Amino acid sequence: MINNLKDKKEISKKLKERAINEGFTISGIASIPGSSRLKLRTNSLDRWLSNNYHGDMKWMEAKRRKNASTLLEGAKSVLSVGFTYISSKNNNINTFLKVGKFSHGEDYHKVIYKKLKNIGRWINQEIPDCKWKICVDTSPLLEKAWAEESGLGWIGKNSNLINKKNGSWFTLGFLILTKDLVPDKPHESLCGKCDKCIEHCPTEAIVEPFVVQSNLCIAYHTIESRKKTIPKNVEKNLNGWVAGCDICQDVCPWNKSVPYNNSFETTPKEWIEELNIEALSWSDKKWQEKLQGSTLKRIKPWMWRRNIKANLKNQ
Ligand code: B12
Repeated sequence: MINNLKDKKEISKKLKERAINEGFTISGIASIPGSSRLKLRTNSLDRWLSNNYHGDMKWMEAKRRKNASTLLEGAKSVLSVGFTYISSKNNNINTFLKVGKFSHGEDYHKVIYKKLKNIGRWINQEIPDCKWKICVDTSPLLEKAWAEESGLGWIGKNSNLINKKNGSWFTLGFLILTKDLVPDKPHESLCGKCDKCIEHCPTEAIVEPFVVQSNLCIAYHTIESRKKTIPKNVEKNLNGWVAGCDICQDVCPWNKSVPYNNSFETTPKEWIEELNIEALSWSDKKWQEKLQGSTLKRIKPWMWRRNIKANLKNQ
């Protein structure tokens, strides 16, 4: 029994170290089904959906999002990882048309997937019968709640996951495992009395601390919404944002001085650094070429034109 616990501790530690060696900034473990905190977060999801804060993102209603064990038969643990996307080169970007920093480099879905796959293969050398499944963004998993549960940080008032040392400039990835591991402890919230993100959001999309109403959020209208136009109250506040929005993170004190990740994966693509209104004349084919290997593929060429034009209206 003691030996078992010792083994469990050792493999849990090695797994988290393996994740850092693979290029992740932070790693942690949670046990499925999670603590009472996870129940609270799942209830928040229900409230969010019943208020229609998901707008047209109907896929957010998938019941499986409330139960991580439906993602892999026999799932017992979750390895959560954070991949820092901010690089020192982000600061050189000085264009009128602004793109969310999470998407300046290589498509984070692919970057994280590849690294997690290497970790999964490594696990099978250690524990041959351990099954695993990778989740990055698109799986019905309440990612920030699981990252919080794994001790990666706390859910901030801007609703992003924040880590004390690394701020919130990281995307999340998960490896669901059939092996019982030693869970980490959730981090206390350190937002305190700070309301900067709420005060600076130009469209007042953070309707209460921790809660974002998507149809008021610039990121939603520029990335997710397939509507032909952007509503006036959002359009007049775009201020150059054409793909996502970083305002609620730019003003966050925890993001002031965080370590950069200057790997090739985070190097901003040249066309993003130089994006300007000439892009309005790009053909669909040219957009498809530019968007190769980028998470910004989600924004179709007609949406880029919609977003750029919407910015020009308020010039
Ligand atoms: C839908 C979605 C969006 C939507 C809705 C945003 C939202 N806040 O839900 C839109 C399109 C607007 C969006 C925008 C962005 N997104 Co997004 N998005 C998602 C997605 C697919 C689901 C998020 C979700 O579950 N929303 C549902 C609601 C209920 O969840 P929530 O807001 O997180 O609510 C939680 C809190 O309110 C909390 N809560 C409630 N009450 C209380 C009370 C207390 C005291 C506390 C502590 C917490 C708390 O519990 C809730 C449940 O977990 C995730 C990937 C995934 N599969 O999870 C990525 C994800 C959240 N997005 C991500 C990113 C990078 C962004 C952007 C920064 C991109 C950009 N630059 O434009 C913006 C940020 C905007 C913002 N402030 O949220 C990252 C966030 C990484 C991080 N460090 O947190 C994720 C995790 C993707 C990834 N794999 O990395 N996104």
